Amino acid sequence: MATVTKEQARKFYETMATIRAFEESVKRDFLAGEIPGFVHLYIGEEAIGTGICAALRDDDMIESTHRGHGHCIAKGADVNAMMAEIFGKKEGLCHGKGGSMHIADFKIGMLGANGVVGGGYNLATGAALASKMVLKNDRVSVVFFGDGASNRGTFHEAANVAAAWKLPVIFVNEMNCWASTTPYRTTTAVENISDRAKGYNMPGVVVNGQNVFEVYDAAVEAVARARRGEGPTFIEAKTYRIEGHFVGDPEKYRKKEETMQIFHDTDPLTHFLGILPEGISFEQAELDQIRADAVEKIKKAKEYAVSCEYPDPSEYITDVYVD
Ligand SMILES: Cc1ncc(C[n+]2csc(CCOP(=O)(O)OP(=O)(O)O)c2C)c(N)n1
Repeated sequence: MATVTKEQARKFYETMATIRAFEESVKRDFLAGEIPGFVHLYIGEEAIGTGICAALRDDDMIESTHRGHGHCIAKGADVNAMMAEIFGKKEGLCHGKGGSMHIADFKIGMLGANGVVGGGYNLATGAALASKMVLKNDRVSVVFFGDGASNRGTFHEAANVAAAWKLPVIFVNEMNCWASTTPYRTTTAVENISDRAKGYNMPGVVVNGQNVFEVYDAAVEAVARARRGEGPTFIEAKTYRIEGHFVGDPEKYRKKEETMQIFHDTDPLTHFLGILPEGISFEQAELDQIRADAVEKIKKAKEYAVSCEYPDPSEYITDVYVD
């Protein structure tokens, strides 16, 4: 077990609370018609991005998904610039041209969210290849992906190369039981998606994705293995998609009461006190204050985003192609 200090535990909670507040704010504003495009929320899955990114250094890299706000926050993105990006403003991380699904921030190793399901494996594996063969440093790269994405051929190509060449990449499967309207059992024969790791001779571990300490532990081990030059690890984090596939999804394919019961039973924020490692304790009031501070911080981020300008139309192609 990785040792966690009280300060680290507080930081875990703070990150999860920030992600939750961010997502709740985005949901409200999207439904009010203030945000352009399309948004997918990470509510209920916060412990995964938080636990994984906590085990990374600032110069390590992540490849995210269409459900990527939580990964970006956990990797250390500035929430004001993130919110401005989602509002399509020029002060945004990608000057308003990436939006929710193509947000990136290279200075913190956030290589990008990705609207292409299963589009991240080869980018993360390529980044790991560059670390090992070109830059010759010990930077690790992580790719997050869903259960639906795990069925794309791109996974198998990347996993094979990563394992054969012992590349420092970590495959993090967010097994939230749904791929859009499709329950994973109807498309996936294996009991655990991480069982597929055996086929590539890499370790495959299952963790409770609602427990940030368990996720962190698995990540610490995977990162150490990658830095030692021993190659990739597959971490499957069991979770549940609490929100609709996208904001505005009428969710006709499942029962809201069942989802709310699962959220009640597994919410990584409300169950935090019950999973603390031995020797660490918090008062509920301390946690409540962290949540309130996170809400305040995100309220300011939204105000900032609203106050920013849209990019000038003449800039529409700047940064879109490499010069
Ligand atoms: C290559 C490709 N195929 C299909 C889609 C449409 N699509 C967007 S999200 C999604 C479901 C993804 O499910 P999963 O990978 O389990 O991630 P989750 O949404 O559950 O986080 C689909 C099919 C897409 N964006 N890209």
